[in-house]
Amino acid sequence: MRQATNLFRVGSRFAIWTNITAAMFLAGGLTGCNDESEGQKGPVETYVDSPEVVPNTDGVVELHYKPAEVTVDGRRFCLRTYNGMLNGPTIRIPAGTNRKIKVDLYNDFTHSDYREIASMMGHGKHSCHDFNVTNLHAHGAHVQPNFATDDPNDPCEGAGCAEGKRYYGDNVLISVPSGQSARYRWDIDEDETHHEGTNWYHPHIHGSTAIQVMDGVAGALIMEGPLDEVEGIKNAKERVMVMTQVPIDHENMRELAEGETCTEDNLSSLDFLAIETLRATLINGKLRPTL
Ligand SMILES: [Cu+2]
Repeated sequence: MRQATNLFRVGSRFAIWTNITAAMFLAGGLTGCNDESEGQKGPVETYVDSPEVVPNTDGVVELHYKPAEVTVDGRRFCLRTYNGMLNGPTIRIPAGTNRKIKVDLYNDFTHSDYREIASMMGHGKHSCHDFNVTNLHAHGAHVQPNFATDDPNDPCEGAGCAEGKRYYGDNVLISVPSGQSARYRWDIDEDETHHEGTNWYHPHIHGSTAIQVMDGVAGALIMEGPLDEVEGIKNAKERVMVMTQVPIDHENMRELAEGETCTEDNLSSLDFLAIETLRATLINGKLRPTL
């Protein structure tokens, strides 16, 4: 699946644009400017940096794919998220060599979701894909697309391991259904020291990527390296901006009612094709934020 990531230099960093249209519609290509948003000018919210993941005591990044209430423009929505936030947290990889990045992905949903959706472009009303099944892709990382290198010195133990006590690599063909988990290890320096860069991570599950990324299930994956030490970059103020397009104004995007709590059974996005129109662009989950 081809996906588009537009990078914008901001200070010493770049911003990431998760173009979900390109992520979902191979034939559709990029839509470019969004006319519906014309006229919506002026600041609304205050800029915030996305929080960074702090690895657990085993040095493992934990990502929980789960429903969570988020507030955008003062309105409450129930979205699919990573770790309960819009967008997902930033994974930062310090400079180094022979780096092995471990990520445990937990699918905290409890059941499948083959929901009736509002439109399928004439293809019926039910999705044949489970919107709650997920997986993980390290976009931009030069890593193995199958399993991590078989490493007898580091056998994968416990739930979520691949066959033969191996960790998963960057295998977009695996499925992590509701209630299950997967242990990933990205050996990013396996060929040579990985170049620095601003990348992103997101689900890459056939048929369900779009609705998940549409909800903001994506985050920045920052790899540091010698470039960060270049004079002029080193001391620059860094802003990591993840731009997501969550269709908060779409008629099939239901806000939470007063007093209503968010569960996997009352998610806000009723129609994944809402990605085609009325896509507000959020920066780190905020609508037209000011710095
Ligand atoms: Cu990607």
